[in-house]
Amino acid sequence: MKKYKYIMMLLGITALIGSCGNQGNGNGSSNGALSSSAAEKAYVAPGEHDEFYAFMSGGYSGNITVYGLPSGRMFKEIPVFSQFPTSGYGYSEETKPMLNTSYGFVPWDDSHHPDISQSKGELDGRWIFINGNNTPRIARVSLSTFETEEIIELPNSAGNHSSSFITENTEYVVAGTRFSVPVPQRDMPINEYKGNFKGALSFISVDPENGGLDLKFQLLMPGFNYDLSHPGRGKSHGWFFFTTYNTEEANSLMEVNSSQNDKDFIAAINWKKIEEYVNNGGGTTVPAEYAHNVYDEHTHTATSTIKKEVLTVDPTKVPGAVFFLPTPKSPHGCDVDPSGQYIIGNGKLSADLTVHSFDNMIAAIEGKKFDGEAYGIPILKFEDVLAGVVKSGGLGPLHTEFDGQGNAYTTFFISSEVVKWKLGTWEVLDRQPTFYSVGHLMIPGGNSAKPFGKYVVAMNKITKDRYLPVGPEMEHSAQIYDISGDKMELIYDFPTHGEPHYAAGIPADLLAPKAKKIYRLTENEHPYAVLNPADARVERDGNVVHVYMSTIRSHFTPDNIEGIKVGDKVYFHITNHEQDFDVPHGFAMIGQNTSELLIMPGQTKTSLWEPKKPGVWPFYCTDFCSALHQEMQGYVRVSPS
Ligand code: CUK
Ligand code: CUA
Repeated sequence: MKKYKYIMMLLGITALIGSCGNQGNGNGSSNGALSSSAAEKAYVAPGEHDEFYAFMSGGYSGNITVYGLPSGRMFKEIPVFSQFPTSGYGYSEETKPMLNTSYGFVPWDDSHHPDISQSKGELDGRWIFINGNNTPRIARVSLSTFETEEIIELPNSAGNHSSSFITENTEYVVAGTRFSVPVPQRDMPINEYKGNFKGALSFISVDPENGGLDLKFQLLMPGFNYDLSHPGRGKSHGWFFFTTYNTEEANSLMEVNSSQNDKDFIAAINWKKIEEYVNNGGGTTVPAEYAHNVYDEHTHTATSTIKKEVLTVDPTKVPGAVFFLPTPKSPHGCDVDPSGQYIIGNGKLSADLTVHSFDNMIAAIEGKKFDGEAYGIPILKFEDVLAGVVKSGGLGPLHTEFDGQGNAYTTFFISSEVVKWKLGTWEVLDRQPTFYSVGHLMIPGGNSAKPFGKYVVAMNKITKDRYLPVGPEMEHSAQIYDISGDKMELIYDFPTHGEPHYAAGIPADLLAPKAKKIYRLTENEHPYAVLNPADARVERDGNVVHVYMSTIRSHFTPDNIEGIKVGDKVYFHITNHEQDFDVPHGFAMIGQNTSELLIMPGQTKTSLWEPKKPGVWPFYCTDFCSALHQEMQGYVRVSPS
């Protein structure tokens, strides 16, 4: 019961901070108002480009938003797990299969953690991965086209939260499971959870050539909650670390139940060992349904396949592959420093940060210094693996990033601040308030072997008074701090979209030159493409009508279509013949219950229209594309069936 009171106290403190604003800050103002010299650091003049890209997860918007740093300007929203009427993603016939799952069409998710592909532990800027939390999925987005190219569903997972973090050469994108569930899923009493539910950790291999995803194996762990994870790097490459909570295996997580244990675990997983075991024929293939959806840049079309089985691994069958590191107070974030030596577990009900040492962990494993086991998995002694404790003076630590200069930065949700501290000495060097109640933070490359420690972005959960009020619901707020000096300096804040949890940043130099500008019409392999306007036509097959349409400033061909009947299924396949950067055309049909299409130069996109009423119905281009944009229109004549 004491524990329960403690939690209520923490919640009380949250409320206090939320309602009263923040304690003072280094800028001599109670609300973080800036001096003009600080503001200049975030200023990017018109026509100038930002130094960094920041890819922010969209949380319950299901997508990724792209911002510039330090300006905080938003460049794009990349649709991933959610239908997006702006471009027709998830509405066009070509992209609908991207949102297929074993549950059918699921046009939404909750995306938390983007991670950029790496080579030798450094950002290589080829792809960005992100998790779908709710209907467990992992997506791969191209950082050349900025389009979602692949989505793989994860069977046996539930609440795909500790994802999508990648190993140092992008060998795997790894996904956890917040909920343990019956594996395989079956009808059983919920209160028989303990000992019967499992946590499936997924290792999805990434094809080094084209990024292709393959669910290589799932490790079936004890029925805890697997919250966050990070790969080892450098000396700890080959390992993966997951925070856990609810090691009590309570089926109801009222705090009294799930926080009885003073310490939960960080699970240390030697994935190289398990990979070897699997490559030698180890593991058990079990039935499991999951979708694998792939978008092809040349056909501009996605296909969805339902897979039927998955390889599972029982950790007790691979000796020396999995260990538990006791970690206090329901740890949330699980972060590994750039050298791979320190593993930081932030007990979210604590003030102190626990730092484990990889070397100590290996020594304890080699010395077989175990402190019992859980379901056959050895538990190491806390004192044996501990490297140090950061006496932060804050409350509610969540996540840590690194600047590559030997410093770490940790967010504190309850005390609403970012604390800078030194790796190795564990001393606190600086602290700055956030507005308000920060979740994750991001330094470009800050979870790689080579961070670019110039800025840190704090992503806050509560916005309150930061912007003009827009009713009860405010967008979340992010804050940029310059961290190039000894002290962090707040230089800008800006609203974000959805609920960014984590973000991934990368220097513009690494990405901008590779960004694709145009799809070549000559490379268009869409089966319904019209490569020559002379081939534009209407074809009927029973009650299915295919309109092969081409478009270029400022007309559609054909633009007068007759012979359509109520009850027909009319597919408009529209090929954009422009070959200039950034000249899309749109297509919208009256009464269409999907969305408009946005067709980029060289692309073909398809919209299905099912006419309901006889008449002569207009369509038009939705994107202001030329002085004669308002002339881009046409009619479809619909006769009774
Ligand atoms: S979680 Cu959101 S603040 Cu999903 Cu990474 Cu910690
Ligand atoms: Cu094409 Cu407006």
